[in-house]
Amino acid sequence: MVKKNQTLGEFIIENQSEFAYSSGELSRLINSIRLAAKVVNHEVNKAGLVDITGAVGETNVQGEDQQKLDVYANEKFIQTLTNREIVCGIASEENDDFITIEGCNKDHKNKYVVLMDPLDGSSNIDVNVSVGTIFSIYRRVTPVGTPVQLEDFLQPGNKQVAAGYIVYGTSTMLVYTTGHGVNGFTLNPALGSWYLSHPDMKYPENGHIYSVNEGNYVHFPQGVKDYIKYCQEEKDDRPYTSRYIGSLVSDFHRNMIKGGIYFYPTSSKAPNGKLRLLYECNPMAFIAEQASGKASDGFSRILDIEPQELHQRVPFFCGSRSMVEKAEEFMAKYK
Ligand code: AHM
Ligand code: MG
Repeated sequence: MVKKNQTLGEFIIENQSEFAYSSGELSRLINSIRLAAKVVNHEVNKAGLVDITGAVGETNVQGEDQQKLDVYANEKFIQTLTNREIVCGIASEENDDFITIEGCNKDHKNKYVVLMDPLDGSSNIDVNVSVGTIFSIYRRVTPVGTPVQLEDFLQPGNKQVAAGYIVYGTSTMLVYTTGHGVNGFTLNPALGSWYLSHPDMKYPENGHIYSVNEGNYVHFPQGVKDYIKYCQEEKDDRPYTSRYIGSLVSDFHRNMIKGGIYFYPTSSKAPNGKLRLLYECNPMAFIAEQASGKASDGFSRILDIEPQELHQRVPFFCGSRSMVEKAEEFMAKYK
């Protein structure tokens, strides 16, 4: 039962029973994410004030080392997740290899791995445009009490137990799913509490927005070019509106609320696309499907891809079901 104006804390407790595994552990994990999100949000909000956007290695006026905001966000999420005795390993866009949580030995029962993009769209920070955090949670597949292994991270998206994102926008929102629909919570910065503002989020049946970096048009495969022309054609309810922030979380969030498609296809310059399967596409695909949308690599379901490497890239088409299916129709002509 979804009640408006619930806090995230209340919501987690009321919905614990829906979680297939130990509900208390997942609740604590989500709790640590909401805490880290508040810390990062605080820093993101004052980015222009304290010049934290400077490069790593620079020193600020107080003589303190400056950190780039994405490095800061990475550290905060890792610190917060590490201290809860639930997570045994973390993989992040910011780290080449996965992190084994120290103390995850025979005395510890930590069962979960978290994969994340701590600050997605970070090229937007300097210009005061929305950025986000993306996270994906799995149960480990290797025995509890042993150090985490690569195979714990290389699980297909359909094995995710939870996924979500935080969008640091005009307001800050945390949106997540545990496989029972998608719920969005807005941060009240005065109180530091997250309120259920967007219960049971669903894509509208028909979308009219397409989001793609059209500057890459000449490098796109023919199927993508044809689909873009279809979006621009004056027919039926088209042309669609073009909206591209260049921040996956923000583009995704808008399209889920208003109806639309986001795509980052392959191109002659990026033969596998740009977005990372494990901590960008899989979590967004899980949320999209839970919101009655669809996520595809242009031909097949994102969540069924068997990952080969931690930082693997895949082409990504995600949004309103009918729009993704139409894009797939165009792609199939040139398969
Ligand atoms: P990042 O993780 O380095 O920020 O890259 C991912 C971002 C997405 O948020 C966004 O949709 C895309 O890259 C934008 O890329 P481009 O500038 O090539 O359009
Ligand atoms: Mg990213």
